[in-house]
Amino acid sequence: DFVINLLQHPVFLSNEYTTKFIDTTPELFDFAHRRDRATRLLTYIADITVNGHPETAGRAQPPAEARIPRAPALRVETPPEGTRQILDRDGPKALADWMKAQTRLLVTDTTMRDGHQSLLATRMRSIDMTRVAPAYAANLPQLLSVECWGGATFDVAYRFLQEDPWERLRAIRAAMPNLLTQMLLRASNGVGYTNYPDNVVQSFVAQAATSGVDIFRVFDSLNWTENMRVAMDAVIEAEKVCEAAICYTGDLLDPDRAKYDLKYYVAMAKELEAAGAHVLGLKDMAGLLKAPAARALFKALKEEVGLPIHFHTHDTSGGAMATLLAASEAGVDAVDAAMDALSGNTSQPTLGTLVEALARTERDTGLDAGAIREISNYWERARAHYAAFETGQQAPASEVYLHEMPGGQFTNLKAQARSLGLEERWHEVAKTYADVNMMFGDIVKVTPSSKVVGDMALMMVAQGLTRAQVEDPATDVAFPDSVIDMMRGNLGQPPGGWPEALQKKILKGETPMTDRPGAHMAPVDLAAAKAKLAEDLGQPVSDEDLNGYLMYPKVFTDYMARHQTYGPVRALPTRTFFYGMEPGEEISIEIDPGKTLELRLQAVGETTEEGDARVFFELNGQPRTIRVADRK
Ligand code: BTN
Ligand code: 3PY
Ligand code: ZN
Repeated sequence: DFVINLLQHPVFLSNEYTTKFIDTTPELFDFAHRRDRATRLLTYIADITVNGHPETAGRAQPPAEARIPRAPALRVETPPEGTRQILDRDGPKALADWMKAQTRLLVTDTTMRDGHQSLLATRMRSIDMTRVAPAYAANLPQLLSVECWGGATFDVAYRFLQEDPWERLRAIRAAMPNLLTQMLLRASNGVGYTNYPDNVVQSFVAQAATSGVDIFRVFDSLNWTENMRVAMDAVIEAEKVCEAAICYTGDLLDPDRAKYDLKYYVAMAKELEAAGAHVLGLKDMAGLLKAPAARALFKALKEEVGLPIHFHTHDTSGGAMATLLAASEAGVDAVDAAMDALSGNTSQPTLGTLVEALARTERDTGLDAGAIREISNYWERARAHYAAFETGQQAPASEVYLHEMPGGQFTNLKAQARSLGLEERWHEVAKTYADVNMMFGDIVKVTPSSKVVGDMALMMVAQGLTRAQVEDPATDVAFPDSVIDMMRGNLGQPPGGWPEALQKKILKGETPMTDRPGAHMAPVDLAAAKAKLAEDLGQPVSDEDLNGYLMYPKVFTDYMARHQTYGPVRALPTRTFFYGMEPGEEISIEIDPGKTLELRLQAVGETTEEGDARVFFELNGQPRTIRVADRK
């Protein structure tokens, strides 16, 4: 019963169930409005020191000796010109032509987006990225791009890291003036889990372009081109690079999975080309494309489409390097890889290894293997501070070809299974996930469709339901809301449509929609929404804030409330953010460029009868005492 109640609880269904925030005690914020930033930060540090951080409680800790990582030395004073200058000077079409004209294999570094999204639950903080960004610009100017934004990083920044994702984007952009920045955009689902009104998607894209995104990788979670056009057109309008991506699923060489055959991919590629894409993305989010299939697929795509092709995969199976090399031989123009220390398993294949493999061949990437090693060493030290978010995944596994879970979902679903007491039954969850996919008609599984399949699979395992029972019209099944929503047509249409009998059972006679969900949504009055938000918050709001709010209203306003209380916690060292300080410890906090607080924790006092702990600091040489509620 408990499990079933939890599964039907709206918080669980909205995927926010891991959130165990101070949201439950909003009165905590009321007292703090007018305090200065230093006091707010001391309040945060005092609170975390006394009470711990809710996200790291009970999790593995970083080694005591782990230090703040130092970025590698810059090999040149001014970053040499790179791909960014081609785009800025000559526009996206010229950049695409340039990509096609290169003999070398072009490389995108995904460490700052998919790398940590797939290995560390997306918890990498901006400070750890911006510190190393100048080394990318100076030492790896041959990179095609750096994927550093979008996907799950957007809401996780507000929700768990107490950071403004737009500020991260601007900081990275400024630190890498010669490299293209890249984001992952879920087309009409924006950076969320559901369809947004067209003008919200348009506004978001325009803002992202203004704040610093150069390449937009746009995909639809059901590969429905129709639902990609609004986002694609907005990117084209902004004169940024529109990389429209096909999601790869199934097994190209398996005649039993003929729905996703060569003809299917070529046809979709042509649709995207006709829709105005500058670059064709092939997004293998689960890492299912095997080397022989890659050879056939990229050969056909290169023959049939005129666009440069950019390949993204995950190394969940351990086979991704073979696939990259096959893709390279078949003439793919660009590929994604992650810095060694954040590569492998559910993340991207290993950047340094790729570079070494192609060195002194026709497709030599031109990247400096030594510079990669130095930057990877930085990431290795940075990663040590995120021990709490390691998933414990020990080895690659061919089981991915059974379940087909995206790299970004795999560890997440595993954690959900654990929280439902199903950890020991993980392989059953994996098998059920595969059954659900077939029951839904063999669909593309990627955010948000992958979440729907995961919800259904967990529900079936928890309740002991088989596929036959779910499909049997005589067996009563309480479907998760996300499943009902998808069958209504709210995520769009899969190739061949939804299985009719099951859809009928789920919708209980309701008529599903078969056209674009966005066509049914009224535009948001952006000016009015902005005015209302400013009034609710009691302060002016920027267009970035407005666009964050439109994606995630509650996540955004909760973030703003905590910001009132705790100030710019993004400036804290990662260990301090997650664990507070030890008595005697000293840290520096750069709250503005050039404005640094020197802070020492002197001692933590006894907790008073009223339940307050007093925490004694020295701030820039002056004693400061902060009282916080001891909630332990
Ligand atoms: C608490 O009240 O639970 C602890 C106070 C500190 C909470 C901080 S605010 C930023 C970060 N995100 C969270 O959800 N909790 C911490
Ligand atoms: C995302 O949408 O966040 C993804 O990484 C999909 O692969
Ligand atoms: Zn990915």
